This record gives sequence, C-alpha cells and structure tokens, in this order.
Amino acid sequence: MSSSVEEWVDEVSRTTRPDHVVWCDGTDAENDRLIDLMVSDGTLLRLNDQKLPNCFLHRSNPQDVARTEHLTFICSEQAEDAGPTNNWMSPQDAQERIWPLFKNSMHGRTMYVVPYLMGAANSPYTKIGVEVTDSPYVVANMRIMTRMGQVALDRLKTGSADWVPGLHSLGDLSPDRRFIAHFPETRTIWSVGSGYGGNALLGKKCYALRIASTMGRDQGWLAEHMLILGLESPDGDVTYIAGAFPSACGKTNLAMLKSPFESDGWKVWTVGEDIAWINVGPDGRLWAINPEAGYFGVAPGTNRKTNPNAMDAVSQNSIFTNVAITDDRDVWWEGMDGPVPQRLIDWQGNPWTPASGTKAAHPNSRFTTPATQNPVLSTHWEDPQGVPLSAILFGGRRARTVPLVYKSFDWEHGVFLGATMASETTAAATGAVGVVRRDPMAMLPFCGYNMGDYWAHWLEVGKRAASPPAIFQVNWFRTDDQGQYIWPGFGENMRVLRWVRDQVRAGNGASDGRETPVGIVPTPEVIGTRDLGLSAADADTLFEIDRDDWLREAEDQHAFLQKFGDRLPAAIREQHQALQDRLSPVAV
Ligand code: GTP
Ligand code: SPV
Ligand code: MN
Repeated sequence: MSSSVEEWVDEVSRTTRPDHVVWCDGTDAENDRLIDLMVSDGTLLRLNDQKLPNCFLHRSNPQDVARTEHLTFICSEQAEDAGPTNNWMSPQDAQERIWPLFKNSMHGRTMYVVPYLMGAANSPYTKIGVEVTDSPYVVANMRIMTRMGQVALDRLKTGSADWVPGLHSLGDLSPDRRFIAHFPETRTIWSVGSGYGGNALLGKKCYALRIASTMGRDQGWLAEHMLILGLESPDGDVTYIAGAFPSACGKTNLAMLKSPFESDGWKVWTVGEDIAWINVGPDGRLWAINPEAGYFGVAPGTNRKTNPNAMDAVSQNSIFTNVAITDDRDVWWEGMDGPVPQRLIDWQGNPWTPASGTKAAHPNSRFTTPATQNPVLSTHWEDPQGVPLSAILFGGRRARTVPLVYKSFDWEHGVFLGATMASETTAAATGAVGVVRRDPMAMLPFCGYNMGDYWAHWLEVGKRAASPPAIFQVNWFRTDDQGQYIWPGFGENMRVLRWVRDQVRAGNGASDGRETPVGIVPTPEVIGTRDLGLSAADADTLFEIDRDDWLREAEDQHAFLQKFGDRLPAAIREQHQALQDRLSPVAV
C-alpha cells in the first residue's frame, strides 16, 4: 500500500489516541465480528431473523438524526471560492477551531481505517478514499454503501497517490462541537461530532459530491446529486435519464419505480439513486456512473404499493436507522402497509401507541441496503464507462407554480432551470421543514465551490458535448386547495418518463407539447390524466403556467442570482431576462 496512507493514519492516531487501530479488509468475517460487537454493546439490535434475516436496527443520538447544514463548511483559502451559498471557514481557522476537537477523541475507542472505492473496480472514473473512524456503525454502513476493504487496498498498492483522506470521530455527539469540514484545495475531509448519514459516511456527500465537484471543475466532469435510471420501452430500447431532486424529494423512488405498464413493455431499471459522476464521452454524449454500491434510503412512505422494489431490497442484510419496531422485532414506519400497529417501540426506544401523538419512526429514518438486492438493478449499473444520458430531470417539492413537467428549449435554458430551481425543505437536514428555498441542481448543500463558477462549468460541459441530454423540470408535489397532492406519483411517474422519452426520441419539433413562456408543457391527454381519474380542474392545475405566480417566481430568482455578483455567468443572466420578457404582456 502507499506509504502515505500509513503516514496519515499514524499522524491521525498521534492526535486522536485510539486504544487500537484496525485496518478493514471488508470480509464477511470482519463484518460479523463488528456486528457481534455492536449487538453486545447495544449499538445494534438484531431484528426478527425469520422476517428480516441479517437485519439490524440502530438508534442514533436524538440530537443526531440528519445532516446539519449550518455546521458544514467549505474551507478554501479564499471565501469567494466557497461562494455565497456555502458556509466558509479558512483552513487556518479550521486548524484552530476544529482540529483540537480530535485531540484524544478516540481515547478508549478503536480506530477503524476504511479504504474504499467510489465507482466499480474496473471503471476509469473510479476514485479512492480512506476514512478513519471511531464508529463501527459507520464501518458497517460504508461496507454496504461503497466497495470497501481489500479491493481498495489493492488499488492503493499500485501506488495511486490520488486518494482522499477523511477523518471522522464521533467526538461527544454534541451539536455544539460538531463540524463537517471540507478542504477542496487539499482534497481532505474532517468530520467530528456526528455519527449520522451524510455527516459521517464520508464517501457519500462529503467526497462524492463536495470534494468530487471540485475535482470535476478542475478535470472537466460533473459530480451530481442525481439518480440514474434506464427506461425500457416496448421496442426494447433503453433510454437513460438522470434526475437531480433535493434530499427527500423522490430520487430513490423514481430510480426504483415499479411500472404500471410493465405488461405493455414499459419498465424502469436502476443504475443509481443518489449520486452521478458524469463525463463527456468521445461520442459527444454525457456518460454517467453511479459511484455508490448501496442505497441509504428514506424509510417513511416506503411500502408495497409505493415502492415494492425497495421493500424487497430491504428484506435482508440491511441496517435500519431510527425506525420503530413491533413486538416481534419487525420494522415499522409511517406510511407502511396495513393498519397502524396498536403497540410499537418508537425510534427513541420508548413504548408508542397511535394515541402518543408523535411519529413512531423519525421522519428522516433510513435503510442501508446493498444495490445488488434491488430486483430491478440495471445490468449496466457497473459498466466502466457508465451509461449515456438522453435526458436530465430537475425536480423539487413545489405546492404551486411549477407544473408536473416541462421541457427546456435548449442546454443553456436547461442549465438556467437547474440554476434557479427551488424546493420546500425536508427532514433530511435539521431545521424548518416545508420552507421554499432555491436549491440549484439540488446541490445547494453539496457544491464544494462557488455556485456561480459551477453554473459556468455546466455551460462549458454542455458546449463540449456535441449531443448533450435534453433538460426537463418535474414536480410531483403540486397540491390542491385542500393541500392534497394532485398527482398520484410513484409508479404513475412512468407517464412522465414516457413523455420525456417521446420528446428526446422525436428530437427537435417533437409533438404533444405546448410552448409556454417557461418551456414546453405536455397536454393532459398525452399524460393520461383522465385514465387516472383526475378531474379536468385538477388536470388544468397540474399543467397550468400562472403568469402572476411566474412573475413572482422570476423576481425571487433575480434576488437569488444577484448574490453571485460577477461570478454569475452572462448566459444565466440572459436566460433570466429572456424568461421575464416572455412573461411580460406584449406591449402594443
Ligand atoms: P434522499 O435520499 O434524502 O436524497 O431522498 P430521495 O430524493 O431519494 O427521496 P425518496 O425517493 O427517498 O423520497 C422521499 C420521500 O418522498 C419519501 O417519503 C417518499 O415516499 C416520498 N415520495 C417519493 N416519490 C414520491 C412521489 O412521486 N409522490 C409523492 N407524493 N411522494 C413521493
Ligand atoms: C440526503 O440528505 O440527501 C441523503 C441523506 O441522501 S444523507 O446521506 O444523510 O446526506
Ligand atoms: Mn434517496
């Protein structure tokens, strides 16, 4: 192995002072030992072995249940390189404020050295990381989420200097002493004070998005918060579609969609459900790989009807975090099939009944499950070059304003849609839920550099690609006057995917669309709202472009874009002006 990894591990141990250091090989035997250890000290609870073989429950600290964006920092030398949408701390300040929290932080604990790959072992786009952590729960999750252990050690042994160190310690789990810090210039990650998800599984948001986005900027590719799916048509062809939706806005569900039209030959295959690394191929198309090996999915709302593929996937070899359990140690969460059980143990380990008036499972409770257990896993999910994208969807939660789907006019307009998209906040991050905020490309919490430069990079990548994907905006979450979702969503989203395919196959001048000031909107007929039993009024709402709503939207977009000053690409400013012109009543 590269000696520099050993040097780094030595250096880190001199500060963190663990009792033991364990280099992880990723074998079953090692995992079994870790699981036994965690079961015996109460970190994990073994679930019903008949119903959920080799599955475990973990209850995290109640103060540590989601990503903490206000404690997440980009530590570039210059504040402008982090940009107006990131929290910034200078590397010097990080050294003074954060590094001391690692002093003796692993005293009395074991330090695990977790070498891992982001990407399949045989892909030219695969990257190496090494996470050092004092949490065996993190090790067990990293083993599912990445290609971990010997396979990565082997790659390091070939002398690859290009690996990203990630230092993680649980610290005392207090949010007062919690930091998730990224050093884009030295490609290093420090995380202390949290054991949860994206704060602690450093291969995921920290590396594969924040650090990788800066690598992509420097090397000419894109690291995106996107699902990747293959849409099979009755003709047997497969159209690859990526989708950037903010956290808890439907990526996993769309990627694992169970088609209501399967008997007609329409089917979805999953390539990835959270992250895509995208390169310009020699053929001028954009090619995407999924750098992950597992799914860290939202549990609430998942059931046999909404996502049967996920229910099958999590039925074995999975870790559940902060869900409720039944008397016989089966899992339960809000939105599960069947009647609500009369008695449960809630996510904090307390007795619960329907009269408790609280959620039994935490709204951000999750499952960790290997991709290989997904019954609709694409046979191309590990293709070394990735899959060629024909379309990119930007989506979010919008109760009003944004129609079910519309198509951008071209790449620049599509990048503008991504740059100005907004969504209501969810439980995936701490803080208020349901507040509309601008979340460009669903990367607001994940872009490792100035978002203005990031848009410029997107525009540049599109210029280099002779056949870039068509870009669409989607919104499954429009509500009626009673606040109910109008669109049934889940499997029925297939209707939108079919239209998207029609649009990209037909090329320019595709039919079945209506040109509006914001983009090309399908007719209710082609989506089939009547077959779904939607009223004409609801169908109108789903596809309506309300001029007043959109003028307000454009105003809010303007205020947001202003923040970027001279880092705002001219093309984005021009696209915004063009939208305002199209929305303005024609002067006579
Ligand atoms: P992260 O893993 O946090 O990035 O979230 P995600 O984008 O993968 O979202 P996910 O698919 O897990 O869905 C989040 C929540 O939205 C779950 O409770 C789902 O049941 C719900 N959801 C997903 N798709 C739809 C949909 O089409 N309609 C409605 N109404 N809800 C949906
Ligand atoms: C997200 O918040 O987008 C997630 C969960 O996928 S976490 O891994 O915690 O970031
Ligand atoms: Mn997800």
